Amino acid sequence: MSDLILHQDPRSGNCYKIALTAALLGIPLTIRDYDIMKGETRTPDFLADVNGNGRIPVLQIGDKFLPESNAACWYLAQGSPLVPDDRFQQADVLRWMFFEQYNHEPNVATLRFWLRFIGQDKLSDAQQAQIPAKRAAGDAALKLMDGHLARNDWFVGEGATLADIALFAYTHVCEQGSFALDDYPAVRRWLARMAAQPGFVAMEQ
Ligand SMILES: N[C@@H](CCC(=O)N[C@@H](CS)C(=O)NCC(=O)O)C(=O)O
Repeated sequence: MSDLILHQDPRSGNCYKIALTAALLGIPLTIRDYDIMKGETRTPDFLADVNGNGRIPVLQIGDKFLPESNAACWYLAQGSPLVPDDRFQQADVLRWMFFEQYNHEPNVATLRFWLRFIGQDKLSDAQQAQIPAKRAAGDAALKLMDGHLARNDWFVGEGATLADIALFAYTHVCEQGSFALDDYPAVRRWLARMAAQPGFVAMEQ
């Protein structure tokens, strides 16, 4: 692969998905750090040169820029065991990655960001009002995952895939967003299986 640069904030689970995918595959990345709390992804230069959407992660491949964590993971993992060859299983990996972006991340990751990084006392009234709904929706996503993992070791097939990486990123730190992992014993066991994968790297928190 040509030179790869990960534009990231190391506290972000979305960025960690890409770093973890690269680590599991032994792909070297150059890291460029930004502090999202200081608005460093909202500067005119970042918007013009890196991502007009004002967000990290962005995977830079030579002179091309690829935002969206799951798209970047897909770019790195095509042709590896993290993306199964089987046509149905490939679509099933995407199904869990879309689930992650629609049902899981907007609830589990957002509550972590609000409670751990902003702080409950600094949230706006509108954010405070959304906490119960986000907690209920996040718990619903974790419950669905727990049910699946009570019957299967992995989300798709017989080994770790991008579905597991996408869902691992914010699930393993969900307690920082006031979710209780003890409520989800099969998720807990799966987190341990993920952490035991050869090449696994921990997230900076
Ligand atoms: N769907 C995007 C979400 C990207 C995202 O929300 N990034 C956050 C950090 S995790 C960010 O850059 N926030 C800074 C901002 O919005 O100014 C992905 O999966 O990459």
